[in-house]
Amino acid sequence: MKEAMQRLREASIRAILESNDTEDLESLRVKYLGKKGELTAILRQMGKLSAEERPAMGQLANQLRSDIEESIERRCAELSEAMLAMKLEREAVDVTMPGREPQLGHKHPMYNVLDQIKDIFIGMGFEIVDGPEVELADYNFTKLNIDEGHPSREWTDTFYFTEDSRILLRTQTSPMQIHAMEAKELPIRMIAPGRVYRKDEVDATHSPMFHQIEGMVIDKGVTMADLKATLNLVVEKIYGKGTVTRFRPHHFPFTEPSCEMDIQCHKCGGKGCPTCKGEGWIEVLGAGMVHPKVLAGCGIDPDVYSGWAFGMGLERLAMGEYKITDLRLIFENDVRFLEQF
Ligand code: 2NL
Repeated sequence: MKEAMQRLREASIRAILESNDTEDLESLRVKYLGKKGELTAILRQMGKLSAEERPAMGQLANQLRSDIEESIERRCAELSEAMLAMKLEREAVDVTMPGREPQLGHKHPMYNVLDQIKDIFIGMGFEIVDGPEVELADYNFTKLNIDEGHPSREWTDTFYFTEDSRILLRTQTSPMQIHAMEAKELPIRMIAPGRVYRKDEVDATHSPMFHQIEGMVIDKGVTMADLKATLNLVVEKIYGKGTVTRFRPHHFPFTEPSCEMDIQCHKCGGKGCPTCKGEGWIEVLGAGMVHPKVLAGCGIDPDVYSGWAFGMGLERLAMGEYKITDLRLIFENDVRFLEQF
């Protein structure tokens, strides 16, 4: 019996030391110490021993049980430690490795120009107003004194949503000023930048979607002198101090009188060159005094209040500023183009 226990001791200790995971260890525990295990089988033989032999054998058996248990515990601790070390090794993150550089985009050239203009007007106390691109014909045309027969109302020129020509994609940002005059308290100093839509075929100078910025001031005693002084200041901020301007008479249905503003070509100083197409002047925007009918239509008494307004296309400004020769480049979003700004 003593020999059997010695064999069990050697075999079990070896098996425990050779085991490679905690599940193996658990089956070894069952194999050696379980109810149907090898030690139990040996202990069953105790009955055959004499009363004198029994206590010593019992003590040996208990010692063997606790030794096997202890080896299992120790191996189990070793294995979990090794597994933890392996896991740590495998999942380690080397924080000193160079990271993957994120691909950053950047501001579109159109928005450089827009933000520059916004800053100029914010500096003069103007409010920036945003609004819907889907509009009522009332706000896009009628309230702007654009009569029923006007060519810009044609289905060939404007995107309509409804057969009755009542709902459309705005063709200019002016509806925003109408909304402002109807809703805001006076005085008003605002600019409305945004997308506008016209049924134009795409080419180097046309796109069915483009950007405009319009501005308006309504107060008591506002005159054409305020219009000229303010726009001269804006143009000096965009094109540099001392930029020469001229105001030519023009016609818009929503302003009276109306004008267009040119700047003297900054390239040739007015002599005529490719930049100004030999003209010496570059057209920048349209403007005028808000038509009394437009004011009255928005519930503003034209005998008490007056105002000036302007509108300009942003693409043309960006193309001039960045020497872009084809409008399509602005909307294609080819990174090789955009990266240049
Ligand atoms: C241009 C000319 C202009 C306005 C827009 C305006 C708006 C209201 C009342 C009066 Cl609600 N005027 N806007 C005035 C004059 C010219 O735009 O060439 N735009 C690209």
